[in-house]
Amino acid sequence: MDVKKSALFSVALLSLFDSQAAAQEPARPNVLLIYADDLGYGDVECYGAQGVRTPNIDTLRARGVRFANAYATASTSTPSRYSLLTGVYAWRRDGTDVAAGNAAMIIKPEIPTVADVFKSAGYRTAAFGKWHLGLGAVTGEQDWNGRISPSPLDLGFDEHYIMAATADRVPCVFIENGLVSGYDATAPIEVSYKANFEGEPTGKDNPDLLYNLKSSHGHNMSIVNGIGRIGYMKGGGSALWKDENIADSITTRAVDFIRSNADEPFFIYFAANDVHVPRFPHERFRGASSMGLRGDAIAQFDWSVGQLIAALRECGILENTLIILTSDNGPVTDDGYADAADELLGAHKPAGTLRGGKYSAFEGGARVPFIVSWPAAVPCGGECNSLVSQVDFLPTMAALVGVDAPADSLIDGRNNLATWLGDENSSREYVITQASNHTLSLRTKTWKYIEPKGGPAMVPWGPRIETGYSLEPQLYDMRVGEEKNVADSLPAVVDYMKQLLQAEKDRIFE
Ligand code: NG6
Ligand code: CA
Repeated sequence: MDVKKSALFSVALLSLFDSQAAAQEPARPNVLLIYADDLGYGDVECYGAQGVRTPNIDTLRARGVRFANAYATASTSTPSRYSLLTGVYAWRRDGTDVAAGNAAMIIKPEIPTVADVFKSAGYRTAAFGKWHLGLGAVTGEQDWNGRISPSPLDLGFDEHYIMAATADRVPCVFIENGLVSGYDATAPIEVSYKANFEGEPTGKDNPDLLYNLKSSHGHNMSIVNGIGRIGYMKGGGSALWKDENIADSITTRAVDFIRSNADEPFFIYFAANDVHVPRFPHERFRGASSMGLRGDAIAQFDWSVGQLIAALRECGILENTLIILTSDNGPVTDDGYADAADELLGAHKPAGTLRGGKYSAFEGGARVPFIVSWPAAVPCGGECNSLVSQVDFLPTMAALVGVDAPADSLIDGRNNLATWLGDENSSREYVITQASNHTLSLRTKTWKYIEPKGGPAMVPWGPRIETGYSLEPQLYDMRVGEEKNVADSLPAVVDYMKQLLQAEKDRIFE
């Protein structure tokens, strides 16, 4: 072989080697986590939704894997988000329940987060949308008119454009990199969760000012944009959000981020406000579903997903972006506003065939849609029945980008990359979920055990949801569902599940 030929041969060999390596181990992908709020197991078409179309989410599913047994770690927001970002079950940590809008930052800067992991691997990182994990060092003492610190900037996120808590909690302004976005110096912001500010109207005293949405329970403190909120605020002026523009604002920010970072690997935590209350989607989504505002908010969420996919495609990076779409907890219809979500459901079942919903220990509380799309490595149109928990997000992403997971994140989190990429033959052995009163449940492939703990059978403050709380141990055969408690006839299984859960609770960490 002459020199030229031999050089060509080596090039061919090299490129063959390269393409084989590429087939086994695709280039470091961008990661886009799309985290919906209160989106139930039955709320999107590829999970059986009726009455609302979700073509963009279905596109993701067609380009990826749909998981049937994936779980948030809790049936409310703050604890689920805490676990997702840190790898630690929130019930191990005090102060991780549904946070007020003026709560101090719950994840302390020294705790490693998934954003730190991506950053250490050289990724650009950003958080958009609902935060709900507190901001600042001391509850109630943030300076909303100056720099708010610590913030996600101290948790590994290079950038953020977030809502401090939920859309139904004050302050109703976006925080952009530690400052109120579009700050209006003519209207200084004050926030209190204790008392109203002199002369400010409230939903309770001035219901006539609730011109956009009336409350059905609670949500009767400060009024912003004709909608009653939880907590009191004053000021904000032109920085106050309009609920109908929230999806547009956060989607636009995320799309801009994709465009300006298309040349380097990035991680986006896209935490949608939809479909949390107050549901007040933009006019262009009104009537998109047959279910009124809640269904229209699902359509709006699907639109956001479509915009993100389109931006990735336009930048030529869709194929090498790992997209995970899931939800922070299960669904609720009436969660405090008179938006007719119950009345207009028709044949739609927000939790699908699951029992219970948001807040609940039953499956509807924490089993959520979970779609993973990455055509370079995941079978298109796949289906996976393995058990998946969001608590594994951090170690799983660490494995993906080739860095060691910090010890703290391995308290509960595990590297389950194979499963997350759709491998039916690997699975978590069990997952633990937390109801809103801290009742814990343990689910294995076959069984679900709900620990005995007192509490009302129905959520007591308004939403019509079964809690699943009982002083008796509950055991369900998950091949059938949660209709029949079989604990009495299978004491050995109950014992086994109880011990497994107890061992988890008793674990001691250095
Ligand atoms: C409840 C709110 C509910 C919702 C929930 C948190 C009332 C009456 N209800 O206290 O509307 O905000 O907290 O939801 O105030 S979560 O999805 O963020 O966990
Ligand atoms: Ca939620």
